[in-house]
Amino acid sequence: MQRYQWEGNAMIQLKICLLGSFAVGKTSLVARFSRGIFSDKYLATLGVKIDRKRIQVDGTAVTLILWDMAGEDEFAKVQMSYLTGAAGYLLVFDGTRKLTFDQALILEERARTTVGALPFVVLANKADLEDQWEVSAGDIKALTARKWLVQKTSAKTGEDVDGAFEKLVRGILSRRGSSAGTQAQDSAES
Ligand SMILES: Nc1nc2c(ncn2[C@@H]2O[C@H](COP(=O)(O)OP(=O)(O)OP(=O)(O)O)[C@@H](O)[C@H]2O)c(=O)[nH]1
Ligand SMILES: [Mg+2]
Repeated sequence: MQRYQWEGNAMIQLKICLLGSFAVGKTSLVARFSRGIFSDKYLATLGVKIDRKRIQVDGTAVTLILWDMAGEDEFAKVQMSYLTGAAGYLLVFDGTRKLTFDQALILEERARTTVGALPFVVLANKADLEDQWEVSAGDIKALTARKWLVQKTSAKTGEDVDGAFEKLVRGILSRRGSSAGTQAQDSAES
């Protein structure tokens, strides 16, 4: 079948950004997803760090260019200009800090006004610490009521991390329609 011709030579390249407050686990999610590792140490990301990961989603080879952006804190705002050219993004909050949930709502709005409506999936991260969560089931329901896709994840245990990235890619590809596999690359493979 045609789709297998792409193996080892992914034709579809998607820029995916990770957006969220500081220390919610963006870098840890990328490390888990792309390298299968986790560290308890916290090293704040400065600016942006770009990783690349090739995956198969429903038989389609896709190269993801992962833009792990610095989180927002009281000193630094998230640089929305990094979203330029993105196919979609993961909006991450830390279930143990309600403030990061509230900030996720603000970031989504800012993203939409900066680059328009992009496909995104909300990641409710640190699911392994659920007994310490400040974010309630009702809070999450309020997101799904908006028809937002929400996925609980744990970068620490790996729970649903691959599934969350795949959910976003599926959303992006389905939005592009059945011709997605034959479309031009989003950007040249370097
Ligand atoms: N228990 C637990 N800890 C996590 C999880 N994900 C990340 N952490 C920890 O949370 C801290 C922050 O993780 P990072 O991945 O650096 O967070 P970040 O969102 O990239 O932070 P910035 O780069 O500052 O925006 C680190 O100490 C991680 O080990 C998780 O799913 N469970
Ligand atoms: Mg980081």
